[in-house]
Amino acid sequence: MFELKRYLKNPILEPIKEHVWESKMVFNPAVAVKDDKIHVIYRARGDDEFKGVLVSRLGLAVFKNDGVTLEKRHEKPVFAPTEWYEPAGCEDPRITKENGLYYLLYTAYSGIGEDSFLKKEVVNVAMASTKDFLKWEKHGLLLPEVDKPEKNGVLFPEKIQGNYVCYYRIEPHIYVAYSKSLDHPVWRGHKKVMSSRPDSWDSEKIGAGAPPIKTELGWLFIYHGVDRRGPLRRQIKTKAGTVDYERTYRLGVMLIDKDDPEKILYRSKGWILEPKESYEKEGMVPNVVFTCGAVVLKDTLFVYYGGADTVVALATCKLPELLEAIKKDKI
Ligand code: BMA
Repeated sequence: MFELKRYLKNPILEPIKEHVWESKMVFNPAVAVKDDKIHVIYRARGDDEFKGVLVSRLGLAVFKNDGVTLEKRHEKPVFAPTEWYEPAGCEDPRITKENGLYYLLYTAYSGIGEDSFLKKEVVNVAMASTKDFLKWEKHGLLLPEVDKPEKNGVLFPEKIQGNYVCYYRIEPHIYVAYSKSLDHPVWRGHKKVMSSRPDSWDSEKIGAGAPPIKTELGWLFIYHGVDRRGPLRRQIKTKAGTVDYERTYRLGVMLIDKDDPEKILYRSKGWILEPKESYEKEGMVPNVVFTCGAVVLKDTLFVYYGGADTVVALATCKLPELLEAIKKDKI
C-alpha cells in the first residue's frame, strides 16, 4: 500500500491560545499558490459559540515556495461569518484558481436550534472569491436547489466540455453538477458519481478532499473516507478526558478521466494516509486526517491536512510514484 510521508516537523500550525478566534482548533486547510508563495487558508475555532457550536472562521498562513517555511501568519481571521446562512461558521475551505480569481467553496453552517427557520437545511456549500485572500466577495449559497444538507464542495480548476464542474457530498456519496458560468451559476445535471464501499476503510461515507489536480493520466482526486467498523464504542483518551468515539477519517485517492468527471479510472483500494501520530489520534476529535488542499511543487505533491481537528500538518510524496501506485490499484 502506498502511503504519504509525513513532514518530520509536523504539525506546521497549532492553535494560538491568545487569539480568541483560533485558541482551540486550527485544521482542514485549503492551499493556493500566489506570487510564488504557498497560501494556507485554514479553519479555526476558538472561544466563542453560536447556540452551542464553536464558531468557525478562516485564518491565513503564508509559506515560502518550499511549502514549509512560515513567512507570515495573520493575527486576525481573513474570512468570517456575516450572512444569514452561516452564523455558526465558515468551515472546511477549498480554493480553486479560475479566470485570475481564487474561488473559495466552503461549508456554511447555520447551526441547530429550535428557532432556526432553516431547521432542515443547516449545512450548505457557499462560494466566495478573492484576488489576495484578504478582501472577499461573497456569492451566496452555491447549490440552493439541493434540498439535503450538502458539504465538501470542490471546483475543478478549468472548464470541461464547456462547463465548470463541481463535486459535493450528500451523505454518504459524492455528486457532480455542471454550470456554464461562475458569475451567475446555474448548476445542472446533479448526479451521484462516487459511493462509499462496504467493508472498507471508506464504508460509512466519503467526501472530497482537495480540488482535483491535473496530471498526464487524468484528474488526481484526493478524498476522505470514514470508517465505522470495528468495536461499536471505543474509548479514547483525549486532553479533555475519556470520550467514546467510533469513527476514523482517512485519505484515499482516485484518478478521473480528463474529459469526463463522471468516469473514475482508478481508485485506491487502500488509504494513502491514516491517523497514526499522536497529533492525528488525540485532539478535539480523535482519529482524523482531513485535507481540503494539495499542491504540486516541482514533482512533489504537498497535502496539507487537519490532524484530530486540532492542528495543521503536511504529508508529501513524489507525484510520479503516486500515479504508478494508483495504476496498480485499479478498481
Ligand atoms: C466532518 C467535518 C470535518 C471534520 C470531520 C471530523 O463532518 O465537519 O470538518 O474534520 O467531520 O470531525
